[in-house]
Amino acid sequence: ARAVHLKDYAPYPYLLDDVSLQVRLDPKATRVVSQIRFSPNPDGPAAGTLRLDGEGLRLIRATIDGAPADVTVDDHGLTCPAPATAFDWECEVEIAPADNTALEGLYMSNGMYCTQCEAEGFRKITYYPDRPDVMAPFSVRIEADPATCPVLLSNGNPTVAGDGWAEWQDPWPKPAYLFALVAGDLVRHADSFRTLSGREVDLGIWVRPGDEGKCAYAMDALKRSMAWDEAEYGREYDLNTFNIVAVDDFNMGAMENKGLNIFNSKYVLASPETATDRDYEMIEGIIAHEYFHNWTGNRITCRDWFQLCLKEGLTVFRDQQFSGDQRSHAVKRIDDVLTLRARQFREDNGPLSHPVRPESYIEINNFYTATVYEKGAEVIGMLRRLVGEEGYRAALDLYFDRHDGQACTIEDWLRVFEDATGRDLTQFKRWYTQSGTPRLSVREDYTDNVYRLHFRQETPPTPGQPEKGPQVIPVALGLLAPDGSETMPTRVLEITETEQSFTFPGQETRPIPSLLRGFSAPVILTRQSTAEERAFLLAHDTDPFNKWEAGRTLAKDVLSRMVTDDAAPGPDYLSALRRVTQDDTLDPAFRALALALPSDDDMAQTLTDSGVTPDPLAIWTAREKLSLRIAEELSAVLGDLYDALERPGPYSPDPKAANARALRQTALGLLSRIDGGTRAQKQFAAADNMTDELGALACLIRADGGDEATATFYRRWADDRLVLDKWFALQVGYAAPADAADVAARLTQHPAFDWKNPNRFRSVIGGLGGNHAGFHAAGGAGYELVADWLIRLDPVNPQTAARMTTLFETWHRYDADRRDMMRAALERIRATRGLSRDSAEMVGRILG
Ligand code: DPP
Ligand code: ZN
Repeated sequence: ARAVHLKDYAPYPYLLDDVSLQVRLDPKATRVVSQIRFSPNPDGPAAGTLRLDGEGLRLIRATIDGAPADVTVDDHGLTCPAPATAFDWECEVEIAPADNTALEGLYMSNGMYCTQCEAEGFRKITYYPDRPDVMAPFSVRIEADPATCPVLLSNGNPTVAGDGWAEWQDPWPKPAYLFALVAGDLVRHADSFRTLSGREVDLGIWVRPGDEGKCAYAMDALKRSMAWDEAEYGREYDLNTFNIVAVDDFNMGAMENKGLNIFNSKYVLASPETATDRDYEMIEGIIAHEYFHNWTGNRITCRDWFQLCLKEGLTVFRDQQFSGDQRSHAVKRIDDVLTLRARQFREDNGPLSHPVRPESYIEINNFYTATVYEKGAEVIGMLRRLVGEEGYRAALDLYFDRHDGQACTIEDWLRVFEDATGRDLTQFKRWYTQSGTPRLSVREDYTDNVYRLHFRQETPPTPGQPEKGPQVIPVALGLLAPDGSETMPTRVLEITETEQSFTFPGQETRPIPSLLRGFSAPVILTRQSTAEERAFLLAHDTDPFNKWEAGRTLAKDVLSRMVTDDAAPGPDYLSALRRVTQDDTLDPAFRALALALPSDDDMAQTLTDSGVTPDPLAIWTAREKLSLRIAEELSAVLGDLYDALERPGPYSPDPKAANARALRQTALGLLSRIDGGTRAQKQFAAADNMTDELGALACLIRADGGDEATATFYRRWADDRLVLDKWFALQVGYAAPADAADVAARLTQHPAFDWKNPNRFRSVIGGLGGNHAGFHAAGGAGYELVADWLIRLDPVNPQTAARMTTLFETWHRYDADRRDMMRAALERIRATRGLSRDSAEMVGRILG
């Protein structure tokens, strides 16, 4: 397969004035008729040849201005001579949605028809210039058997409908990746929203009969998102109708199709009995994310797929702002940084490292990555910090004004900031073009009341990029006095050079710096520091992120020394932890985060960074020991908290109640290591909500496998797909290292292991990959099992299989035995006959 390069971009030779689709649905023989008005693109290359993308289509007929077109069909589309003036194209194809297991294009899920077109799925529905810079208004007519498909949905506004057919019109020109169609037996949870300018919008969440009682929270989140985008960005919704459909079989989280978002049901359906606090939070964030795409993605879209971060980085940044406003900014920031480090730093430290705006790809589906999304969002956060809140707002206003209706680039994006604020962003652009996580080290000195910070930045080589230039790094800094008071509130230092110093005169005593407040740049900061100083910051820092970070760094130091020197945890850490746990002025969710230890994977990377080859079992053992030690040391405090945080009355997903449960659950996790599981048993038996039930089950599984509770839970929830996903994932995730591969193998034999469902597959196989010590257990059974299943899934669903090859992306960290076994597993995947382009690209890049 050939790579596509950013530098080869050329506009399409034609404009599409109008697109009309007629879709006659049938599981094995759906007919799609497309009528497209083409006219020459004055800004494109010479017209005269029509090239349309198309895959897996049976061409029935094609005409130009009513006369048969002279088409040549190949594996990727068709070519035919066409007028250099305006013309009408009409074509009919046949497809078989029931055979579409890849879940890309038009497919079926539990008897319902649905689509997923981003990035390049529309070419599996009809012949079309399937590229984001080709935008057109669509009208769609759907026909289907009214007995099985009474509900027929597409983008835009409904126009006319009858028995077995419906028509939709989307007035806003859009690229084909935003096309959507749904047909099935669905029920609607209805509501409405009045926009800023007073228009009424009909809102609908469409689900399978029986699920209608699980839509209220998603609807509420949608209305809050709509109001927030008006208030914060001045963005109003622009159609009469906004629909969301929940689908059980879905490769991703959700999709922002214009006026018809399609969601993985996991991110829509919630009831107190079936969804955890974490699920509610994810639903809120993803509903917001997809809704926000209406402006950042749909009204202004991407010129080509290299610009993916233009819509994704910005929309993630927006959904993070929204969630912070709805909940707690401090806790949200810590969560986001945890995710960034767990996924993006991991990616950036290995063979899959790539820039936020990549320069080439073989399969674009492989670039929906943590780097494009999460680092893309961080880059926008830095921009906002550099130009200030007002500059950011001015730049965004200009962006929407200038580019509405266009397909844009990162250059366009940066230019609005330059024009709105007068700032030169030439060097800043490196954040988009250079891959790798910058290392920022800092030294300091203090003489004659003058305090100095000396920074040095360096970005290690990454695939295809042996050398990097210095980047613009905003470092938010505060200074504290030894008595714990803040002597300098936060200010932002702008580092632009490889080495750069900053001077702070007039310091009566040597200050303690609080560096990189709020995690103001996605870098790895190193600074020599003592445990006393970290404990000091954990106690006194006014910046909540850095307060947490101080505890985090302490925990990592303690764990590292336990792994490498078998050292016992020191008193600084334990007493600092006790103070935070007891501090009722702190948000319970913050305290829960402070008590949570770094993950095994995080520790493996931390050790690797300090030149130690990580031993997964040793890391796991140290973490278990430290957890036990914390439980023993804080048992009284935790026991009191556990009792005090019990809230009488019915469950509510509101943030305050959820934050209290987060701390209560953390306390339970520690206490059940010393109380023989009595609290967890009791909580499991009494739980009236999934947060408490699942939290208790996790403790029971970790303690001794929890066979009885696991069986009870299964009997209770055997009919609920989303809850069963949790049941599968928990058993694998909490299995002891030596058992994890066996547990996963056994669960793949379970009658409910529907491996073609991506959520279920990810629960078990992804769950094993997420159990660090289990996946990497000596002998390599974990590697073998994952490779077996990826080989099996690849021909059925290449996109999901390829995504999960990233479980192997860290092979370079480990000892020679493990490296050899992981490489052998990858080679075995690579050698599979007929391996998809998706997986072939991933495995090739991982192997290097
Ligand atoms: N564009 C989707 C999202 O990130 C993923 N395909 O919302
Ligand atoms: Zn998105």
